[in-house]
Amino acid sequence: MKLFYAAGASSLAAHILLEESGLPYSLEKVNLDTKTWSHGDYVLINAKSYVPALQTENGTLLTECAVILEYIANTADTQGLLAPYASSAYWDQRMWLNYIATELHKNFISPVRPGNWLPNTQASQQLVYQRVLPRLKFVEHALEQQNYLSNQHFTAPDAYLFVMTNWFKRLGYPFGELKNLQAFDAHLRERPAIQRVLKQEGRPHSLQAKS
Ligand SMILES: N[C@@H](CCC(=O)N[C@@H](CS)C(=O)NCC(=O)O)C(=O)O
Repeated sequence: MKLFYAAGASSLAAHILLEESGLPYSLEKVNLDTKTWSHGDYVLINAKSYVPALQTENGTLLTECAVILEYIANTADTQGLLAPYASSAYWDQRMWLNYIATELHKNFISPVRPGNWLPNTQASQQLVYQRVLPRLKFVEHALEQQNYLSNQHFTAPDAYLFVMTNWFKRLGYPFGELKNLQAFDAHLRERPAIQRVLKQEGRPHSLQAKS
């Protein structure tokens, strides 16, 4: 499998899950400013022009972070990264993947910046904060009795949620009353796979982007 990624972007979730899964994979870095990768025009690979994209073993290109996470988890089905299809735990995890994709991920994106980028002005940061805070409060409540989103062990939605807490921190938002989310973020940073991935990706692309 080949993951097209940009440092610190939502592709980080797929990178983490690949690393946690023990599956063999390779990485292709995408320059989101120029929409290029080591072999030229990235739009020829992914017409949506964003990351993540995952090329599977048989050459199929998957896009949409939640779908890619489900694919990785299913391919590594012995690792317990997603509950068996149609079990109640599966539906619970599927709801989390969708919730993070639509209620959190998209609301972290600046409405006043071209492309799918995090906010970079004080006004847009404030707007994004107002949008994500109530949604994060819902997650905060869910983490009251447990360290992870589903059951008591790490599953695919946790990798995605970690990207959200990572962005929350990067944007300098105060965790304040979101104590469980703060603990979740700290706890996940202790995972060796996550440490390896953060080290490998390095400085987030959005901190390098200009507009
Ligand atoms: N709907 C997509 C959104 C992916 C997305 O927003 N990717 C961002 C990085 S977090 C991106 O590549 N933005 C660059 C751009 O659109 O120009 C998904 O769920 O995977």
